[in-house]
Amino acid sequence: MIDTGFSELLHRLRHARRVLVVSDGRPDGDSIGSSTATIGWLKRDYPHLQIQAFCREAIPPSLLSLPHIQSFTTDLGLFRESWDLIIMHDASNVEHGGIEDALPNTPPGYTLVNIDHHHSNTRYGQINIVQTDACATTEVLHRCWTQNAIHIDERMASSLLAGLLTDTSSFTNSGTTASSLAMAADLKQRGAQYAELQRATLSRQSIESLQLWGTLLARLHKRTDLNLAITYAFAHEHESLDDEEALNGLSNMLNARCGDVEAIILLKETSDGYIKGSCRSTQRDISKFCAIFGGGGHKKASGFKLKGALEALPSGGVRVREFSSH
Ligand SMILES: [Mn+2]
Repeated sequence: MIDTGFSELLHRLRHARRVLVVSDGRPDGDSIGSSTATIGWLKRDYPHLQIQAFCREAIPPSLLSLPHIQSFTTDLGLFRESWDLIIMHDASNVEHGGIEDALPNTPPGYTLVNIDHHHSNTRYGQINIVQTDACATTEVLHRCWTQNAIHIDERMASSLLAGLLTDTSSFTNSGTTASSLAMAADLKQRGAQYAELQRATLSRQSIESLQLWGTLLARLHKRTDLNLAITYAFAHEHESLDDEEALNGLSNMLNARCGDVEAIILLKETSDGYIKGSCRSTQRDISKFCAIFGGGGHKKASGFKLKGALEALPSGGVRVREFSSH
């Protein structure tokens, strides 16, 4: 099926001069990979365009080898400039993009484009290219480009593969579909750097990250009543690490390997007074559980955020103080 949103985007691109590419505010292989793939496409096929890229957070070191990564800035001043198109990637709403305060400053006349695959996407764009059956935003782009006979070159293929590897946890989680494996084969054939990306984006961990994993693994315990396993990190333990992705990697590893339970939860305290829950399951719809706490996401990978602090219990468990929904 041809995505009518993508046809509309092609139409608008013909008349555009200035394009701002925006990645989800929490940069990962999919949000950044989809953005860099788009940048590569626009630079090649629309050489007249002025292109800038924005991400609210600094790009993690593991993604710095992606093509066009040097186009990114964290400068919110970009939103005071005039744009013809602002193209969001992998953000289920404007807040996830971290631009809710900046976007109202942008001079009117721009078209907001929303390219995503989250079930919780609010269709906030004037153009929405949202395909919730895609395992990654890069799969949405791959479909749009192949259906419209847009050539995917070697560099675009590597960016697309980065998104696929991240969101399927290297083809180990339940997001791994026949179409994602077929897409991976197609990208490899087009020259995507599979082994290099795998090493750079997922496998390599610093000693400090692995030590934190060890601490959290020792805390892992089972909640029989909820049929899940839970572990936690205090703010001082993970915020001193220069590796935002370390705990995500642990969540994904536990989800792939933890037997006996249907789901896993990693609670992460932040020094500004919140607890972030990262939930994964290979077997049940964990987004319903997260919705109880005002959160959401994918059926098999969801999260929530509460105001509060963590308290370790003598029993080996953990509880949340100042428990109220955010
Ligand atoms: Mn994604």
